[in-house]
Amino acid sequence: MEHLLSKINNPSDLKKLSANQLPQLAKELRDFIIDVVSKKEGHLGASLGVVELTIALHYVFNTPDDVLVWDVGHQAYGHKILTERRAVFHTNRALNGISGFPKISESSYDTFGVGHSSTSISAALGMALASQLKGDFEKQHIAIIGDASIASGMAFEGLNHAGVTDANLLVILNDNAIGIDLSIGALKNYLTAVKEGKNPKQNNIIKSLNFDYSGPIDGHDLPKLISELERLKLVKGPKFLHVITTKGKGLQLAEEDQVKYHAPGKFDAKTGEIHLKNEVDLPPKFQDVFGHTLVELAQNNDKIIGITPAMPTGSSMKYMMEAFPKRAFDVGIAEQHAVTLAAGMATQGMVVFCNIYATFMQRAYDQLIHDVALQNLPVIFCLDRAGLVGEDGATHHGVFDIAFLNCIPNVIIAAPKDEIELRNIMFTASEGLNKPIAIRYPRGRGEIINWQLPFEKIEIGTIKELQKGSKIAVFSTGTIGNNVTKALHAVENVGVFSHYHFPFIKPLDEKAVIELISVHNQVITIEDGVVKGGFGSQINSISTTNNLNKRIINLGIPDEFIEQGTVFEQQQICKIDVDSIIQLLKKISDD
Ligand SMILES: Cc1ncc(C[n+]2csc(CCOP(=O)(O)OP(=O)(O)O)c2C)c(N)n1
Repeated sequence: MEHLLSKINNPSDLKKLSANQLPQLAKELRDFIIDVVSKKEGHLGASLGVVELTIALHYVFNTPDDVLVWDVGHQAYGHKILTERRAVFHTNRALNGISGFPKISESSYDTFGVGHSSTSISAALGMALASQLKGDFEKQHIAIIGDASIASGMAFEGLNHAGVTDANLLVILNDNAIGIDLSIGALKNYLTAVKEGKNPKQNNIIKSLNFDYSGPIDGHDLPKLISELERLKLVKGPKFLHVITTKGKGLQLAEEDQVKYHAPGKFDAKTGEIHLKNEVDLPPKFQDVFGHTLVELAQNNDKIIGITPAMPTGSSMKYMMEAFPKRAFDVGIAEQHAVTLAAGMATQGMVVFCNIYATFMQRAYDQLIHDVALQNLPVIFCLDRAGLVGEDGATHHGVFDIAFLNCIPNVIIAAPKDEIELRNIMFTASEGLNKPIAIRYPRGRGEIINWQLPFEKIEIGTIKELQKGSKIAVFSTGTIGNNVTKALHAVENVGVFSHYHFPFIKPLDEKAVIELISVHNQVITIEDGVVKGGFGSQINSISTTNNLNKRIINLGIPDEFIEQGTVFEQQQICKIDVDSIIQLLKKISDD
């Protein structure tokens, strides 16, 4: 049989196919995604689920003049492949390759940059209103959003606004009843009822928001999708199409274990079997140190609560959910709600561990300031995936948190260097600090195998001397300090260098910092966060305010967005990898 996908570079090639060739194309596209992702890794299940929808959208609409806005964007692999990126798809998520998410600078078909969820309706509505103002009534504006993402506050805000406009907006709900973990909430229950035909049409929540609602339809049925999209093209004003799909469609194991196959790592393209990594004798992932430690603490304190906004597996909050189902809450993709919910619980004396990836904490900034810090509520935030995160790239780095937390009164900022310190800071916080605390730790594994030691309290604001020298002091915070330790092992002149680890970025013991700066000739600060406004900048400010007049070099993330690659490559770009630190130490000790 003639291979179709290899002849399609863009949607105009796709439009040359007859409708009855499209199921074959869907199979080829699915096989292509499976083949590449099985070797190169990446998000799998979500893209497999929207293969037919992707083909139908590009077949019916006149992209890129008509705009498709994919929510989150991890499901847009098929879209990328059909829009001039098939040949480079093997570079997905790699350094200098294509991004794992739609990105305006990458292609005119990527109409809006995504990565964080629930933005598509607002963005597409903005485009639709702009078209109207420009007098363009032909252009179609389409947001494709999942059932987990549509339950987020921002998506509701977009729907609420769209419903009082006559904007030419089509919202497509890709309903597969799963986010990364199972979708939760009353809206999900409602959508399931609609799917099962249990909900009377006159009570339709979307219709009551003034949308022209249609569906639910089978999102794997190409003829149905195409005829419905053709019809909707002619309907004026805000429209909503409810599409039912299966995450992982076409790869049996991925359909059966949708959580694991969200991003399965390398696997056998034919059978779907995941290539098992040898994980025996490896140090734990930080997320698991968090998850298991929380359960241990909760066993001895029935006031302890866990909250996660839609990341029970990724954050390992699932252990708390299994052990104490009544005291652990997955609130869906709702970071703002998670933070204020935690604040509410804290007012009632609960000890709340609210686990949010550092990058997603950005969503809840006002809640953090207004609901938590201003009232000095002792919520314990655990910021997972802090620092550079690798292949997810610029949308997902947790590099802004130190800077955006530094300026908020009352908040303690902690950055443990290893698993044991993370445990002990969690323990210390659970004992009561009378203030909010944010504990940041990175993606991936630590370096200590025997980490489950008895808890020890750690003094807030303490500074740890790891090495004492006479001339140059390195101040590090968090796990990036391990790069410093390795670099210091590799340089000679051992007596020259001091190394101080700051488990706390805030509060800083100013007296101690002044003393340390004063007894050295030079200071290097290093953090895996942005230099501007970060840890180093606080050290600079102490130095200048006190006229210490010492040279300080600040290492960290420069004032630019760091694109996808491995964490190691990203550290090299920022010059915070072990070798770059060695080069710097050698250079300044020779000066
Ligand atoms: C603000 C924000 N919080 C959390 C995430 C992490 N996240 C990525 S995908 C996803 C689930 C999305 O599920 P859904 O909207 O149903 O889309 P589908 O995967 O089914 O396409 C989550 C929680 C995110 N990208 N953005």
